[in-house]
Amino acid sequence: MFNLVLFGPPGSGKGTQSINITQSYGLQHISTGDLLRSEVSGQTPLGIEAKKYMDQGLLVPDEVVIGMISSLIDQHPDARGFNFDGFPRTRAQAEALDALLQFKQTQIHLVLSLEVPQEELTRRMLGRAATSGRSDDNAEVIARRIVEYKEKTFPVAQYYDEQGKLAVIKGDLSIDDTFHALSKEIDRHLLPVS
Ligand code: B4P
Repeated sequence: MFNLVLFGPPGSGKGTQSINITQSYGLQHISTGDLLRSEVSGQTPLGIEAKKYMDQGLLVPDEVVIGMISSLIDQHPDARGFNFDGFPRTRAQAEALDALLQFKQTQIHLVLSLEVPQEELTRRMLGRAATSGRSDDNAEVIARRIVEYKEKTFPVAQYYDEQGKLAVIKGDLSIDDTFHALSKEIDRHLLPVS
């Protein structure tokens, strides 16, 4: 099994790159952002609760997200591995993920952190806002998301760095060049575990 976390600030391209990574490496894609948006559009109780946070550019509470991930991992007992996209976003989520994977006698093997300058993040998210129908469609919410990232999510990189699992990748290249850089790093790590 090979378990990968795609990490980075909002708008860094985690969802974009996950499409290629998931196809190329046969991993099961788990995007908490996609899951939450689907709960919101289905107007489920979880979605109604999550929307209050997402509309403000805030992270959804840990217990909500961890519960979702736990049941999704259980739904894919035969997966070759998981590509976690946008999760974990807090240290509590990272610790919960480690515990869930340990229970299944596996672990996170690699964390790829996409590094993109803040002006480029804002430019991309404002660009996406025009067509996405997402709640992060204005400068105020986008700025709030970046603050939330710096305060709560960025420390998760250190958590994985201390475990020797973190690789930082330049995310402001073209989509193809970024994928090439990510693949090189994945290939380097896949060989020893396959
Ligand atoms: P997410 O859905 O995870 O989305 P994201 O961080 O905004 O974007 P991503 O990095 O995937 O960027 P994308 O590929 O779209 O989160 C949404 C919300 O859900 C959060 O605010 C939070 O409220 C909630 N949430 C999710 N997970 C949570 C968790 N674990 N805990 C708590 N709350 C959680 O790319 C952005 C744009 O850039 C696109 O338009 C794309 O086309 C463009 N782009 C991508 N790569 C490019 C490149 N190389 N060059 C030029 N443009 C590029």
